[in-house]
Amino acid sequence: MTHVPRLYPIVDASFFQTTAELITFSEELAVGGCRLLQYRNKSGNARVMLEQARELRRVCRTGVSDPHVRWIMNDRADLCLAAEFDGVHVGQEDLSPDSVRGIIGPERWLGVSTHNPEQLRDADLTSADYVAIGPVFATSSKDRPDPVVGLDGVRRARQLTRKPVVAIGGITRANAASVIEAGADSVAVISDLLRAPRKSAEEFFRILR
Ligand code: TZP
Ligand code: MG
Repeated sequence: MTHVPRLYPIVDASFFQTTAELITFSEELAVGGCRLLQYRNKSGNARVMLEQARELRRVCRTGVSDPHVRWIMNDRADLCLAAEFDGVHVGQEDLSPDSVRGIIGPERWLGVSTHNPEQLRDADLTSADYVAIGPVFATSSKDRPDPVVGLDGVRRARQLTRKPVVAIGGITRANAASVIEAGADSVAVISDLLRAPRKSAEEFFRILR
């Protein structure tokens, strides 16, 4: 069974001015102990995405104490393969989970975003390695977010699947423990890592031990 680390940072390209900044940020997360990272770029520029992803793959191939950082590509199975990433994360409007599985093969990880119990039940029946539920809390990192599901949404998700549950949306060091207590295996985070990635990641791991 897939072991998803407690903290799952999402490196969202829209928060960085340059590729160099995006790379430094990701390296800091790896130094802070992160072993599962997602690259998210909603710009629609596939050429830039592939360049950035290849660079991320190259610099964060080996961690300090752990030989491997697992990189997940948001939305795009083709770019996952092209950048030699370790998995794909899809939402409700991307290729279906089982179509992506057919592209990436049995070994790479596949994650699916869900926003309500019906979507979660559907995702549970797919070959996804983990399911995400959210937004748990209000978020400003996503355009047109679905309605907030709250900690009750996390509890419900926990009851509906035996796959690892990743909670996402508005999760910070201040509320992450409550999300894990509600039954999530992992928290996916964008904004609460931006200011001081290494220190924040270390604090998340301390809080969620
Ligand atoms: N999907 C649901 S909420 C969200 C995504 C990509 C954004 C999470 O970002 P933050 O800053 O941790 O709320
Ligand atoms: Mg998507």
